[in-house]
Amino acid sequence: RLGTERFYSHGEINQYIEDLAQEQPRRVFVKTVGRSYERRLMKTVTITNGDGRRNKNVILVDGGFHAREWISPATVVYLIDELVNNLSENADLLLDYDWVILPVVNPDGYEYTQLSEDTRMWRKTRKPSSADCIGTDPNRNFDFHWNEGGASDNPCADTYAGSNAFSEPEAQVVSDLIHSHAARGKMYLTLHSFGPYILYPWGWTSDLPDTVADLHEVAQAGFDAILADTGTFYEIGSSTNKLYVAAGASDDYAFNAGFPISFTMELPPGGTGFDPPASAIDRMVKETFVGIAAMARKVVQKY
Ligand code: 0X9
Ligand code: ZN
Repeated sequence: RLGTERFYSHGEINQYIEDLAQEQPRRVFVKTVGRSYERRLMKTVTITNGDGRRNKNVILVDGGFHAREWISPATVVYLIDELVNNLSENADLLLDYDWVILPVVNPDGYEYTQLSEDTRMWRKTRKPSSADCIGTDPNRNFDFHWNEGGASDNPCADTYAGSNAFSEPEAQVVSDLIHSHAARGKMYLTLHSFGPYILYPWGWTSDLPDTVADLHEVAQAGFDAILADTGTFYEIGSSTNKLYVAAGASDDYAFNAGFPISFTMELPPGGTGFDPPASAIDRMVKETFVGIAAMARKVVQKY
């Protein structure tokens, strides 16, 4: 296990999943699915129960969209740890499902925030987007109602939508993952901070999907489990109604592509908001895992 005493670099996280695949070659598979603008390798880890059965349903999880939200990759690492190393407790979550996990969607930004105090609050990617400004908001860069609201045309803004949909290689990688798993994909979960919120579509309109009752039921399972475990009170609802309009995000994209359940989980705040101290990692990731497991359990029962 990587441990929860500190935050890890993108390279350490990649090495960790490679090590897991080496140790458990029948259960854990690592695949390079693309490269970031600065050419960092983007790798997914697929976790199975090792029974060799193909074409199971899929739960797709990602973290690290926004560079400064370090608790997100930390939570993904703990999730991977639990699924791989605690199979007895989580056997039901892997019986008919495989988990496909991309720990850090925006590795260039993530590494940039680890350079210094001055860069700690960076949000976007790191590709130059104009003569004097760098970066696009990867969570405004998806080709579904792209740039229709809650996104900026200004390359210097923190919510810059990009020159066009999928201008960022990192967003294209997530899109490819979504499409390659859409046929069997039952839940898409993208981890952000800070909330705490469990958000479901839509985030581009205040209208609710026809299947809002299903979305709410699964979110409620996560809410109930976390409240019972630690007393943390999440808010549940549609992105637009609970938070704000923000079009071109990955959750709406995955839902539209066929995932019946799609959530943005905004993890609780810490420090000044986006920067909980390392001493908070352990309790935060364990709490979040309880919620994710409860939502997955509900999905496994429903679909
Ligand atoms: O604005 C975002 O991208 C997310 N919040 S954050 O503070 N982590 O940046 C919320 C995205 C919610 N989903 C949609 N609006 N579709
Ligand atoms: Zn975010």
